[in-house]
Parts: sequence; C-alpha cells; structure tokens
Amino acid sequence: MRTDDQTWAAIDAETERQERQLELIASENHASAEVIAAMGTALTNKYAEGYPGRRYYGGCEHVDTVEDLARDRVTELFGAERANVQPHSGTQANMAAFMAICDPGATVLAMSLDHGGHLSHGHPKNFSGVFYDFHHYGVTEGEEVIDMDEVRDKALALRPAVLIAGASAYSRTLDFEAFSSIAKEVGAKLMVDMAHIAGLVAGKAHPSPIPYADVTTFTTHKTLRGPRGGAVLAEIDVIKKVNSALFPGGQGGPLMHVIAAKAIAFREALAPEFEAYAARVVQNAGAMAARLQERGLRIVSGGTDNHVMLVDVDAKGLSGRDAEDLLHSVEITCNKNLIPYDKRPPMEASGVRLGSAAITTRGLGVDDCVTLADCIADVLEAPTDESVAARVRGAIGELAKSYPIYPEGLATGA
Ligand code: DSN
Repeated sequence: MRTDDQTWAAIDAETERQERQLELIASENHASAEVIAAMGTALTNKYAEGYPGRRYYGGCEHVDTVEDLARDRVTELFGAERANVQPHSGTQANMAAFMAICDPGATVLAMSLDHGGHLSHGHPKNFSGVFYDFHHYGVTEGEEVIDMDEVRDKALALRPAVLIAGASAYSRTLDFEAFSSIAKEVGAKLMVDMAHIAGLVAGKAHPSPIPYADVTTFTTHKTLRGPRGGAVLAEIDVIKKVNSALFPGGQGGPLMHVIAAKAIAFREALAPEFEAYAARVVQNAGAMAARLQERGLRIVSGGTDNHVMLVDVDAKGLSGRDAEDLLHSVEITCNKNLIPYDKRPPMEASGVRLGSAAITTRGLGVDDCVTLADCIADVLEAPTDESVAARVRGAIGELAKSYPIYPEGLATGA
C-alpha cells in the first residue's frame, strides 16, 4: 500500500531513469528483482546485534538462518574459510579489517586515490587517514600501470604493518601473488580490497586474492550485483578479530534485510550463468575501450583487463566534469574521474570513468558496446552540436528500450 505520494514519486522517477538511461558508472549495477524484494521485507524490523547463535536480542532464529546462509554461500563462492557479512558498506568492511590486523597509528601502504585508489585507503579526511599512518604507491607516468618494483621499494623503506592491494579506478589485473611476496618480505599483512572486481573474481574473470590475502574486503553491489553493502573474508583467527572489530567495534545492529539480499545475490553468483556474465562484462569493456581508441580517445594505460576504463578527455579540450554533463544530456550516466598525474582538481578532473557491469546485466553485447562507444565519441567530438546530441539521445533511447532492466517490474509496483 502506498500513502506517501511524494516519496514514491521520487522512487518511481528513479526507477524510470535507470530504465531510460544507460548506466556506465563503474561501481554500479542492477540488482535482481529478488535481491531488491528481500530488502523490502519485515527483516528490516529486527535487531540482531551479535552473530548467529550469540545475539543480544531474542527472536533471532530466522535471521540467524539468513545470516548463516549468506556466510556459507559467500565462503563457498570465493573458496574462503570464514566470512563476516554485516558491514553496511565497503568502508565499514575496511574499518573492521584495519582494526583486526593493525593498531591505531600503524603504517599502511596503499594505492594513491589520485591514481585510482580509494578514500578509505588513507584519504586525510577519512577515518583511515586520521587514525593510521598511510603512505601511497601509484602508477608509472608512461604506461600508467602499478610498478611492483616501486611498491617493493616503498614497502622496504617503510616496513608497513599492512600492504593494501585494491582500487576503484584501475583497469589492469592486480598481481596478488606479487603483492603477497612483497608483504611477506617486509613482514606486513596483505589486505585486498576487491570491491570493484568481486563479481569478476566470483565469475573467474579475474584472479582470486583468497590464496594470498590475510584479509579480503569487498562491496556486494558493484560487479557482484547484490544489494548495497560490504563483506569481509579471512581465515578463522583473523575473522574472529574482524567480528569484534565490526560489532561492537564499528557498527551496532546489522541490516538483516540487506543480509538476506546478500544471501540471494551470493546464490545468484554461484550459478553457472554468473561466470558467463563476468566474462561478458570484461568483453564488453574491452570492446568499448577498443572502439573509443579507434575514435581517437585516449584510454589510460591503453585499455582494460576488467570492467572499468578511464577516458582522458583533456585532449578533446574538455574537463571530466564537462564530459560527464555532456554524456548525461544524452542519457548516458558516468562520473568524472582524476586521471594519473592529473592537473585539474577532483571536482573538475581530466577524465571520465566508464564501466560495463550494469549495461552487461541488462543484456548489451559487444556490438551494442561498439555502438555505445561511437555515441560517446560523437558527443565528445561535437560538444556543442545539438543535432549530434539529438541523434545520440535517440540511439541511446533505442538501446535502453531494447534491454529493459526489470521486464516483469519490481515488487514495489514501480
Ligand atoms: N567511490 C566508489 C566508486 O565509485 O568506486 C567506491 O566507494
């Protein structure tokens, strides 16, 4: 039953926007109708501080079942020993991981945000940068890839307690074995934040960090295509520390409706079709990057191995903000992003980050991605030509209509 017309109007408009536009924000995806339905259940009413079998509240028998399902499925999915599925977000997963494996003030070495890292890997205004002594490695100026020799040199000089592998805007395969060998050499713990690539790891389209990492964190809503949230994987000794770091350390009651949705998403990712999905995500990104390059746009590092690419729009005389706005005006959603060694500030930036996870979920294939890349190139080449914009808007509208996200609708009735 709906009584709040104002809120439902905005919810319905957002659902319609997602159907109408093509989503290229690399950290977004379209969760299944079943995942979304689980979040709209009575589980949202339940307090369940603690863990299955050891709660601080009565009446937890059914949410215990749900959390056990989520934990069992995610450990099976990634071949991990233990899991914590309670983090409300990737940043809270990271907070619990830091608290579990190092002390406040500890030295941590991670990828620089300017070169594709993440806020929770030591930005001075983030808890990580406030409470830990972060240092950063980046990508090389020429090839724009992580230089493992530089990582090793920095690690040898700093002797960090923790070395982090993981990024939010890096299009190349991460060499977890090399990170692990450096961590061992300097006596650091290896933490992998696989937020962006978790779905690719689950679908065997990117090597797994599990054999190498002391602790692995991720979000469940990016390539993994689940509800918005986080999770942590580790062996039993570390996960015990993560459990108490998360609750009571960093969070109170878990969001049991979201954990139910995580359980459903993990089951979906265990199905054989998910491997095919992950492979298509990578193929689609590759096709888009190749076509954009043919059309004269520079892709940072010369291409992509995963779902993400950074397009340098500076050479076209545009800022990332201009490009984001232009693409939004033709129904393509993406985000401005710093490129390595960027001369512009973050709110302007010289690049846009594009990702293929969401468009692949709705069914676009390689040929569609070539069409989409042509649309992007057309608009960026003629930013003031309204006839080009009108033609592209029409083409994007047709593509979006051909691949509905929720052909059966959603349980919300929208
Ligand atoms: N900032 C998000 C992203 O878009 O990659 C991750 O937290």
